[in-house]
Amino acid sequence: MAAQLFIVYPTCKTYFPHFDFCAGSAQIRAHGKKVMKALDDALKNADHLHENLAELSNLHAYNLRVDPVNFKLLARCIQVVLAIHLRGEFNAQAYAAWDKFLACVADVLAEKYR
Ligand code: HNI
Repeated sequence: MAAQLFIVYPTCKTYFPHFDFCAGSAQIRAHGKKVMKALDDALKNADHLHENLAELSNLHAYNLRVDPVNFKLLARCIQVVLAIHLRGEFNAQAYAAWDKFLACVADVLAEKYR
């Protein structure tokens, strides 16, 4: 899904000048794993998203300075990849649930910018 982000929205590559962007890049796969693990941890404790994502929120706002619009772009790519892999299982309810969850994550990751 990280690879999808860089293909569909190549400007996102600017945040990763040190990454190898060749097809099947081990670096991108490893990074995608990190992001999905963070989402999995956040989901397991969804009532405490702010506490859970506080460190990542600081990192993205103060250190990495990622424009928050990119969180929405990544969310879109995650949904596409889920739909490709889960096919019929990724039904309207699953889509709505993921959409809501990823919007909440994006809000929390962007809250330090205010
Ligand atoms: Ni993000 C690092 C989680 C969206 C740019 N990011 C991380 C790490 C996690 C993570 C976890 C690893 C932190 C560590 O090693 O301590 N990122 C997330 C999550 C989302 C997200 C959960 C949204 C769902 N990140 C984005 C977006 C961008 C982004 C949209 C830019 C387009 N992230 C980065 C960059 C790094 C990063 C840059 C540092 C990468 C590195 O290894 O140098």
